Amino acid sequence: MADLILHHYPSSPFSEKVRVAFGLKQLAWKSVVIPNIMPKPDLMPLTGGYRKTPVLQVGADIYCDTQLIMLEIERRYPKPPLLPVGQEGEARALAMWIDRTIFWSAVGVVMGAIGGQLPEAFKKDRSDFSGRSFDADRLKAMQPFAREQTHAQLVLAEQMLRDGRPFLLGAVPSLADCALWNPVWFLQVRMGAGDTPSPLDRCPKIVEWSHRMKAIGSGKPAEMTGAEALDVAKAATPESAKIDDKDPSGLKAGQKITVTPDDTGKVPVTGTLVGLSNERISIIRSDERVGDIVVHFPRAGFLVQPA
Ligand SMILES: N[C@@H](CCC(=O)N[C@@H](CS)C(=O)NCC(=O)O)C(=O)O
Repeated sequence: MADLILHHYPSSPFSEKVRVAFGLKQLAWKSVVIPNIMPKPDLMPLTGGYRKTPVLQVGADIYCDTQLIMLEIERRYPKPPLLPVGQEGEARALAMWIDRTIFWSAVGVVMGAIGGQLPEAFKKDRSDFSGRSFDADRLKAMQPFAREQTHAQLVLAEQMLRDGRPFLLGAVPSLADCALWNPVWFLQVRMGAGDTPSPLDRCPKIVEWSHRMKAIGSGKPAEMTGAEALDVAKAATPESAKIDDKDPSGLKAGQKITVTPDDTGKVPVTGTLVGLSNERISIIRSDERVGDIVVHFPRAGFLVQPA
């Protein structure tokens, strides 16, 4: 089977969500470390403009957004499952809530604490990325509010663990745990054991759970360079994708479209529609460095428009 190649950087919390899934499934994978700000010259030929972290590559197929990356890992390596039988919807809904709500509150907490120490290039990049000026003084002033908001959300997960279950959906870890690990890990590694209060201070069950999550590890990574990953893509042929003709969007195979995230890093990717389901939308594009490449996105959270 073709290698799983993760384009990521060590301090990226959304990447940690995927790395812990590799740990759960004890998978071997290739690790390509990308810059944490633009430009990302070895990533753009693969994604066609999508700039967020992480990105999963398998040959000439590129999977954007952890929502889809996790489903793709599950499809290729179903055991042990990230989506427990009968609880697939619960696991995905919890992950969506955590990714879209808790994560951003936790960013407010961390950036309020360390924003002033970050390089100007990072602040400028994140202003472009989010469409809002990165103002370290404002973030610092708002930090107590962000902390309360994060706690008010985390407490719901804390409540789930109060009956003594080891993981959010029961006896074994699932996608929901990988998703919660993202902001919890971020708070733990970036806030450290310093003097600044953390929203986790009042969540003892989550802290206990975090020790179990940490023990899962990250599977078996092996380093790969960006150039090697581009060579892999060039030598491979994209897998065939399927179009659901009854999709209510009315989108048709062969149509030229753009796909754009609806929240941050809103860079449109242009290509020809080759795959469509409830879950994903796939476009083929050609790049002079890598040849034909198929880029896959989740449906939720992405805007699709005629090119
Ligand atoms: N919805 C995306 C969010 C990914 C995201 O926001 N990642 C952060 C890093 S953890 C990012 O892309 N930051 C800007 C960058 O790395 O250039 C996903 O689930 O993958």
